[in-house]
Formats: sequence, C-alpha cells, structure tokens
Amino acid sequence: MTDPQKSEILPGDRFDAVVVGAGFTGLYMLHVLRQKGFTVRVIDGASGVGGTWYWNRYPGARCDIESMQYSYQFSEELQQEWEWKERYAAQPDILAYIEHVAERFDLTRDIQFDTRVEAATWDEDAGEWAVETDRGQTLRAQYFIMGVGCLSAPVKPTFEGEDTFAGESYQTSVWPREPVDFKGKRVGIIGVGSSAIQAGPLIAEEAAHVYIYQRTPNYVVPSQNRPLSPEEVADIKSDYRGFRAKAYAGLTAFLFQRHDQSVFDLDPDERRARFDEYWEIGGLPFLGAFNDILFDDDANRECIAYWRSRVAEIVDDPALVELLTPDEEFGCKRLCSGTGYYEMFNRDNVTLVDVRGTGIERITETGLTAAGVDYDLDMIVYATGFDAMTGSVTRIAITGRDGRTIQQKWAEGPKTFIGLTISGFPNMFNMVSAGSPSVLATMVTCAEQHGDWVGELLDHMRATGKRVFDPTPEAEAEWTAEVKRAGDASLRTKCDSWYVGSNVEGKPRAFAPYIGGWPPYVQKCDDVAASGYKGLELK
Ligand code: N01
Repeated sequence: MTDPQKSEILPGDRFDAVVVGAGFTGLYMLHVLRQKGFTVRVIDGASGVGGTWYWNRYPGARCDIESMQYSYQFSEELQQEWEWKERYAAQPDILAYIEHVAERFDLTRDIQFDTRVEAATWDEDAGEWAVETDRGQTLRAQYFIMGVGCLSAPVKPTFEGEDTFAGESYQTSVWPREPVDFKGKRVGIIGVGSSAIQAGPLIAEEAAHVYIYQRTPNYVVPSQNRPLSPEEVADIKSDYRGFRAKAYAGLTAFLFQRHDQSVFDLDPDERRARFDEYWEIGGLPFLGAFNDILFDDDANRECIAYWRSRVAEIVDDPALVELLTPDEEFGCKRLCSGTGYYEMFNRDNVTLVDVRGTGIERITETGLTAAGVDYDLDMIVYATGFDAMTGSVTRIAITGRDGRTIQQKWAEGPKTFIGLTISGFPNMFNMVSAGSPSVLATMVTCAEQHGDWVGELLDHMRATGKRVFDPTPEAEAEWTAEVKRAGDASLRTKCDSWYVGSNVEGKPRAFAPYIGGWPPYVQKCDDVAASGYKGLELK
C-alpha cells in the first residue's frame, strides 16, 4: 500500500516487540531491545522522530530542564560529542539532537512514521498482542510497549461558534511546520499555562495586538536562560559520568542546588536574600531555596509573598499584578518558567483579559466574545493543554485479558505496578507515565531507567523460557496505594491541575505520577528485578 502523502509502510507483521512512539522513550527502547537481539517495530503518527518535540513547534517552545541534563547518558561518546548552545534548549535544538541520535544509532529503519496505533488486543491463546494501525495493518508482537508521552494528547475544548471564525487558528501542541506570520495581526491566546507563557512574549514582539485570555493565573519565575559558556560545558564534560551520578542520586534525577533548610530556619532578611539568590538561578530550581515550600502551608505562603513582591517590581500596573496572582499554593501546579512573561504586560500592544468564572463565551466570525466583550481577532492560538498522563494511553483501544479495556481498568484513575506494568494487560509496558516519577523527574533519564529495566526483564524471560508476565492484583494494589500515599503527603495534590486530571471533564481525580522520589523508585524497581520479579507472575 502506498500513499504519496505518507512515508512507506515497512515490511513485516510479526515482531518480538511493537513500541508506540518515537520520542525519547521509544527510541531508547528500540536501541536497547535491538542490541539484545529482539525484533522491534516502532510506530509513530508523526513524519519524524521527536515525540513532544516534533509537535510543539510554537514560538518560544523550550525545555525547563537544563540541556546538559535533558539528554541521554547511555553513550559517553554521544554526550561528549553533542554541543548544547543554551542552558535551556529550544525546541529546534532538541529536535536536532533527537534526529542526530536516531541517525547515529541507525534507529530510523525500524520506525514506521505517519501511522497511528488505533487498537491493541491481547490474544490469550497465542500469548501475544495484535496491534492495529490506521493504515490497515495488524502487527503481532509478544510485547506491546507504550512510549506515548505524558503530555501528548492535546485538549482543545469545543467553543460555540468555533467553525465560523474567518481568521487563522492554531494549537500550540500541534503547531505547523511552516512559519506562522504574526506581523500586523490581532492575536488572541487562550490559556496561560507553560505553552502560552513561552509563546506570548515572542508573539507580542511581532503582532499588532495580543489578547491573553486568562481563566486561572499561574506562578511564573524567570527561567534565566542564557548561552552556555565553553568553560561550564568543559567542566561538566570533564566528568560527565560523575555529574550524572550526582543527579541520579537526587530526588528528581536532575541536579540543582537544594537547601535542606526550612523557610523558618532563617530570619526575614536572610530568607529574602536566599529567595533573591534563587530568583537569579531561576526556573524549577527556584523551589530548591528551602526544603518545605512544597510541604508546609506557612512556608508556601512566605514563598508566595516573595514571588508577589518580585512581580510587583516588574509589572507597572498594580491592578494587573492583582489579576496575575494565583490564589493557590505555590508550586502546586507545575511551576512555569518564563522569559519576559510579566514584562510583556507593560507593552501597549498586550491586553490581559480576565475570564475567571465566565470563560470564553463563544467564538465568532470576527473573533471571540469573553466576559461580555467582543474582541476582533485575525488569529486565535489555543494553548489549552493536554489530557495528561493517561490520555495518550486511553485514547488507544487497548484490550487486555477477558476483554477488559484500559478505559474500564482505569475508570477510577491509573493503577499500575511500579508504573511500568498493568495487571490484566500481560506483556505490556507503559513507559514514563502514570505511577512512575515520569513528569517529576527528567523524562530522558526515566526513559533510560525504564528501557534498561524492561530490557533485563525480557532477557530474563527469554533465558528462563517464560512467555508471559502479568503483575499480580495484590502487587498492583500495593504500588497504587504507595503512589497515593506519596501524593497525599505533598501540597501538589491540593489544587486543580493536569497532575490530578482536573483539566479534563469527567476524568477521575488522582495524582498520577509517583512523587515519592527518584532514588526510592529506582530502588523499588531494582528490588523487583533482584527478587526474580516478585510482583509479576511469569509463565
Ligand atoms: O497546558 P496547561 P500547557 N477557556 O494545562 C486554559 C509542559 N510544558 O500546554 O487553568 C479558557 O498548563 C487553562 O485554564 P485553567 C509543562 O509540564 C512545558 O500550557 O484550566 N481557558 C490553562 O490556562 C506544562 O505544565 C513547557 O483555568 C482554558 C491553559 O488553557 C504542561 O506541559 C512548555 C480553557 C492550559 O494550560 C502543560 O502546559 C509547554 C477554556 N475553555 C508545556 N481550557 C516547558 O516550559 C483550558 N484553558 C518545558
């Protein structure tokens, strides 16, 4: 079958493993399994590698983990030879890096692009998965491996009148490959999450006018992005392994300076000086100023007071500072890292439209109506987020044992054994997702740890003549309770956010990633392997 618009369908329909997704996770999984002599086919809906970094091409898209850490560490040669330009890499640089990895390790020949997996069904008699694609194929594989990403199922609410809009419409999470021209245009941006926070200031530099429609404000700290100096790169590369090992030993698997002190261990002047120091460091490491910002209400309030004082120094209009101030815990949602975000509101061509409580009423032919006011627009940018953690999994019709679907299984929230496996869904792995540190750790490091663990399990099964694994319901219940316990101990479960699924109507509220820390998580995975895979039934 050929389709001139799409890349070719690769030959073969039977593999040891089918992997869904050609982002950081899927590529590493392919590399590991191929090296171990397993046959693998990776399927991806995009026309190239990169996953998240393939699709999110909006202006300003950038990672909030430092580039020297948001990269693979499995190959010393790779990490020595690649040159990152900035402290935080921009989307084109990350995509160039992933493409380089795919080429360097000859991965692309096993990836079928422009193809979506629509369904996967466990065949109990054959002891394998039947994987169906939107191009009419059915692939059969002993193992079915999901590397579909935590933030890859876009959410775009349906607004009344949407189809009538005569201007241009874009969504940050599926941004076109061709450049978008904002010059002289009136642009409306719906949403103020990380995507809009990155895109807004750059769009405002070009557009005639930008209207930012804010339903719920977010805390933003300056990213303090800058070019990397040759000296700091050389310093890390002189002992990259040692640098990675230090990061691995930390709670989030990425290295930043954390003070193991309470906000209240310091007097007010010292406290402010510490916050100042961390404001200059910027980005997610700001949370490392004290050890109790995310765990103690009073400490959190002190942090908010400091943040507000800094924003008030930037934004000229005090009424805007008021509107931009969230009324929830600091760091409960993922902290946003921005460049020039608050400064943007001092521009004459930027208007913050507060749609709290009312939302966007309707889209019209000429723009939109919000809070009773009509806005004339040439372009609407939807920065409305994702069905995070589980959406990319449950949007595929996955059917496990006894005809039970993943939607039924996760009707009350995700249930997993160590994040990686799901009882009743034999020989299936769900990588870097719910039940593992995933979005709370460096995703790339998580992808490598998962890939290695899966590779060892498959080795073990091959060596011991086992064909099928399935986590026991007891082991899964125990781990799911541990994920909940860890979440409940953190302030992060308190507010509405994509972490708990509250941004998607009807989604059960559950804090999906494991927040118990990277080292305990890795220890748990290692213990399971060392015990001969206690918790998994192997047949
Ligand atoms: O999505 P979001 P995002 N009417 O869910 C609003 C990662 N990421 O794509 O809060 C009006 O945060 C919604 O409002 P509300 C990062 O982990 C990282 O920006 O529901 N508004 C909210 O303001 C991040 O956390 C980077 O009231 C509506 C916005 O849309 C995660 O991805 C960059 C609406 C969605 O914000 C998600 O970020 C980008 C409606 N009907 C993304 N529906 C880095 O910096 C939704 N909204 C690395």
